[in-house]
Amino acid sequence: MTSRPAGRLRVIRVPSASPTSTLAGAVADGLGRRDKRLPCRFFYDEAGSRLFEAICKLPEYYPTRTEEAILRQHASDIVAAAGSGVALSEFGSGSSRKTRIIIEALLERQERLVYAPIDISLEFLEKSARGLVNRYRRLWLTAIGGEYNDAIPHLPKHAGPRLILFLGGNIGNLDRDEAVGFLGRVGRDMAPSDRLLVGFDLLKPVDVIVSAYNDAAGVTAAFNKNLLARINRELGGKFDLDSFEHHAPFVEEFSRVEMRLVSRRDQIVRIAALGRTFAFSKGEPIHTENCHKYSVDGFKAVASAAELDVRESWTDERRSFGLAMLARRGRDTCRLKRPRPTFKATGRTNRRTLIADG
Ligand code: AVJ
Repeated sequence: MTSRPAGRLRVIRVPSASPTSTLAGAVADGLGRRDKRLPCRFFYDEAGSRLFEAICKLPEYYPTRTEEAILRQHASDIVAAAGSGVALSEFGSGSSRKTRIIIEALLERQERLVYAPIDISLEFLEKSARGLVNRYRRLWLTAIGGEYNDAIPHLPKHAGPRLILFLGGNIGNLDRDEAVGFLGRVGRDMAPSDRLLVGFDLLKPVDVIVSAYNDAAGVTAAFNKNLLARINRELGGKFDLDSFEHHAPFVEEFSRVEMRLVSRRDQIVRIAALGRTFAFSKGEPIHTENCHKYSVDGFKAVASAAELDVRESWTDERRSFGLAMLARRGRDTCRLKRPRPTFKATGRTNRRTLIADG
């Protein structure tokens, strides 16, 4: 009774209509501006995905292991809250390492599971997906390579409830309006019984946040600079990586870490595939990523603006990271039934309210 893994794995790529969806388009647009910027989704080629995996293991980088601990502690509650006969999808699945906790909890409750991981890095996605089908014989996979927004209409339909994951604090890459827009679009694709589990990094003392993005080993710096290395590799760029410096300050005003690459000198860089040069003055930044940190109320407000209800939420003992189970706001549940404040801390004794209703 061997089931060929290939029989349980489908890989699709969803095309993007936007001209800035290609690296060349995004670089031409982003470096051509007065305030230079590059979209963070281009971090994740194969080298970048590997560097990100290394970031997740850094002592300073707390979000991954904190979220993983919360998932482990509450896996059975989390999957129970999603209903029975569930199909799983995930935006920004990466290695799907944390997802295994959810997959295993679901496979304890149901005979088979259909999982649709969505990731921008198709090569990395395929590799992780292959690993998963080999590991779990009752798992069927549709791996979707593409951008979040393009992938929404391709989320597999399902007769029963769907559990959609958006973990890792990936929502932090979106500013408030983008987060409301994205969650709203996912919500409008959801049936009333579908659930969206979102992980978000919580505000905490600035030094803790700043260390997580300025690690001593320099892995985050290498991850940031991989953008330039990638432009060199793929577009014949002539960036000298030593002429740029990794900066990742916490910007209070926006409650976010801003990742930047700052030019160490006046320089002109040619990018062959674009047939163009770009001038950088000493101290000039390229803005490469935003990583928003949420307050509990701030997250709740974003969910609410996206017309989603927080059904349950979980955090760790130090309230470092939050997980919220969202449902499409139902007309019937709106005023009549007020859900109990549902918050469980991963502590032994304390049950705290992360998101109190009211
Ligand atoms: C993948 C967006 C959650 O913001 O913490 C890590 C990316 N950037 N270190 C984050 C990241 C620099 C990460 N997310």
